Amino acid sequence: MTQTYLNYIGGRWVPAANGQTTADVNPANTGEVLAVFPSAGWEDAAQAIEAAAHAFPAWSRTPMPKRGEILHRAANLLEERANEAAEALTREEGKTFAESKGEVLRGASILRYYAGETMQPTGEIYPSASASTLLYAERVPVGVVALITPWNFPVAIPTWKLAPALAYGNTVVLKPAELTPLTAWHLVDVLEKAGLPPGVLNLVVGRGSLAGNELVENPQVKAISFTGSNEVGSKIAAQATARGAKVQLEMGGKNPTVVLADANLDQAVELTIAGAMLSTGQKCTATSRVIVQHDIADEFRDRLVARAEAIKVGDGMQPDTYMGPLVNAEAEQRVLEYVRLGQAEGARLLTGGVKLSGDQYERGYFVAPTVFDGVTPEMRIAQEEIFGPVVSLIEARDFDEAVRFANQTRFGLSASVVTRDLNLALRFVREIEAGIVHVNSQTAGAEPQVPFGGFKSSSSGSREQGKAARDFFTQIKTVYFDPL
Ligand code: UN1
Repeated sequence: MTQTYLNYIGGRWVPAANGQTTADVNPANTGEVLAVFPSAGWEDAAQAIEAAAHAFPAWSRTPMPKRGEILHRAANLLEERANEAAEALTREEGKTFAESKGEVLRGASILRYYAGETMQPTGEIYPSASASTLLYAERVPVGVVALITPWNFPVAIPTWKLAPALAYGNTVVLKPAELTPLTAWHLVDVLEKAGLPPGVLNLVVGRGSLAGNELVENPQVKAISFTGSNEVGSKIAAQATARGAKVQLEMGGKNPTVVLADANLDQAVELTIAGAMLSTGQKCTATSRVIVQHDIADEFRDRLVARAEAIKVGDGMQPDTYMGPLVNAEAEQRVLEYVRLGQAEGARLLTGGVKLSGDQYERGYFVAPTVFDGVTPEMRIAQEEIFGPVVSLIEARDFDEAVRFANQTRFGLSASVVTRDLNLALRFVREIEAGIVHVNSQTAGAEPQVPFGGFKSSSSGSREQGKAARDFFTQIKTVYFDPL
């Protein structure tokens, strides 16, 4: 029997008001329905907002370290069920079990990081022009916050939004992607079991156009943090700013790895493959362009193609799988469409570009690791986010041209350079337009204690994770305190 899960509103597990449900399907085997979830409408979102507003006064007055203890317990509980949660993640999203397990453990360390932040100072005392005045600026919570999160990191991204939101005293409505509700359920379940009071965190599983829209429009929601596409992000920003809500957006990427002539080629190939193909290329930080210095381009290309062809594609639960399926039929369509487009634009398809066939691929969204070369920076495959296992090789004469090509996009999330030349590495760090820069490592990856976010159209400019998250999830109250 397929298990039915519910929304979590005001501390109670409840079905959608309209009674509608949605099936949680395995993208490696579409015959497998993992679970049934509510398909919430605006009424459910409105109730969740009401519950969060009701819980806010008491939660915001709960001592910060007490809030931290709950996050800490939740981290332990999540770690205890890491295998179970990772299996749910793999079966509903498709990434390999090893990646899923890593992500669940990352979720636990994010919770612990923000548990620790609850012991940190919450403001600053300033000298005053007046002898009697105690003058200070204090960080206070914003109120009810809405978190709208994607399916590609269904543990890490909700966690890195909700952990700081809760630590700093906000109450939360989480609307995870409809494709990955079971992972979100695990997260909410551990927080409930860790002792979070009713209404402090609410879970609404539903479509963006209904439940999501209510979260953006409802005047009780004071801040919205969103990770997803640029298309949805800009709509949210327009609606939210029009009514004076705070908004934080993390969106697309077209992340380059620049391989310079002196690079260790095996290392360069390995980190390109990891950056481009892990999670089936479905990361906003994935490597989608490789800009290779002319002198080594042929050698690099041959090794990259050989390595791409050796990738084991399959069900993420199989221990030897390196790359799982795409998340759904729409993603598969989009990737294959970009392959056609690349060929029509005159790029050379070196390997992949096809849907895989054969028994084990029959019921899933499997596309072969794909490499193009002869790509020029203005081609659409070099400009638009494909969000799949497709990497484009672009040749550059020298360092300056490579950086110019790397910057020639509207995105600016992450970038990496492979070289042993310290001067060029340093120049790359200075000249690249990206919020995250890697020297001799892949473009993806994010540690919880440092700011995460992009330049240009990749983000709204604010930063997530680390101490930077405090800027979004608090507001400043400046106090002139004069004893009489
Ligand atoms: C990572 O690279 O580990 O949606 C995190 C995304 C990013 C998160 C990337 N916001 O892919």
